[in-house]
Amino acid sequence: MKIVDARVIVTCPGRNFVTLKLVTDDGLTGVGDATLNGRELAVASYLRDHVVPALIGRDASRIEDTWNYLYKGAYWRRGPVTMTAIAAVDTALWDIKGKAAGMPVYQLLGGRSREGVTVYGHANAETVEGVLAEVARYVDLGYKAVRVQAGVPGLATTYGVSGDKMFYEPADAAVPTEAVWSTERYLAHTPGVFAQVRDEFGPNLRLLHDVHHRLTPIEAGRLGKSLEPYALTWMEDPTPAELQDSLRLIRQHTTTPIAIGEIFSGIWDCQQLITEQLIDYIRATVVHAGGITHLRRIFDLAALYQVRSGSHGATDLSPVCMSAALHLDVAIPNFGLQEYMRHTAETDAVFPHGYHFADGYLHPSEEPGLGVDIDEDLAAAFPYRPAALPVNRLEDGTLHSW
Ligand code: CS2
Ligand code: MG
Repeated sequence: MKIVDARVIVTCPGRNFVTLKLVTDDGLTGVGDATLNGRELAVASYLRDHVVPALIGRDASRIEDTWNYLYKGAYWRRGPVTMTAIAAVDTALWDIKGKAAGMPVYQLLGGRSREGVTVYGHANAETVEGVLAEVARYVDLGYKAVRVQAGVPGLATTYGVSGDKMFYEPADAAVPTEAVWSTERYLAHTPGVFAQVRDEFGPNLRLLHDVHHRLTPIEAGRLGKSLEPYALTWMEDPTPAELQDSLRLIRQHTTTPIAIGEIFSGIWDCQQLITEQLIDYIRATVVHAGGITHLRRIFDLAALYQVRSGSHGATDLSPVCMSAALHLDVAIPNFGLQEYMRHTAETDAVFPHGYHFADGYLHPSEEPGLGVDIDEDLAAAFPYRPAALPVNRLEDGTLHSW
């Protein structure tokens, strides 16, 4: 089964997506998400100029060999662009493998370990009153877990709070927009938000919060301790994790569970976090952490240390990535939660897929392969649009994590 064609499709149905489509000599096709928010064209070029020429003629059934061919063969290993490109090839090959076997990919990963994939949605608003209304809306939609993000008094904008309540797209301008951030205001305000949410919704609704890399370890320890009375399922990205030792400091001060990993591109970014049990959920994804093959390795390592999955699932991860994620989510023994930010109708039209939401769960497609495709004619109607993620500056102008 030889690869005879490989197309890199860039489209922008409301936001930019990069998709790799492989075609074999017996007519099977496979798709892989290659979207890296704000750096899409870097991955598109990596694939078109450096990967696709080496793929034509290769045996599509050799997933593991192709993964190592692209990882070791690049010489320059790791990093988000390289690992997103490898992820796209890997995901497309698993799609083809499932179609060739006549089975949904989760069957090739060991079959079901659960009936459905528990997901969480994003309740966000400027005011606490608005947040309470949004949490109620997600509960009414059937969600069993809800992420809560609130505006901070005195700050014009903050991560995770948007005017559009269902479709949050932070990459809002060709050149990064600049927001003002105040850690002091945030730390003073956030515990009160969760006190009111927990008071309104009781002890059983699973609540999460995304700190989005903006605190130092000791500030994160303070936040985690202040949130303990509200029993969060997780505090996400509490501090930048390039220095994995940082998480020891947070662990010394709080029992609030920690989730990290959406910006990780491989097992080496989280090996210490997992083996020292410095985190409780690993948020690495199919699209950014080397595809199904590598993400399965990360989850298997995590299972040895009682760390569960909690994969990223924002709108900048396409329905191709979500489809692939669900096949892993439903099969692995240490599944935790799956993020599920819904895509717009335009995006869903470009990426017809078989997964569906019901009663707080996402259910993967039962079709052979991943159960997703890209409508290339429709995709062509949405040309690429330059879009960059914002940056934060402190009130004194110092550049800060967004
Ligand atoms: C966020 C993302 O969903 C999340 O947990 O961290 O919205 C993130 O900001 C975007 O994916 C960045 O492109
Ligand atoms: Mg996040």
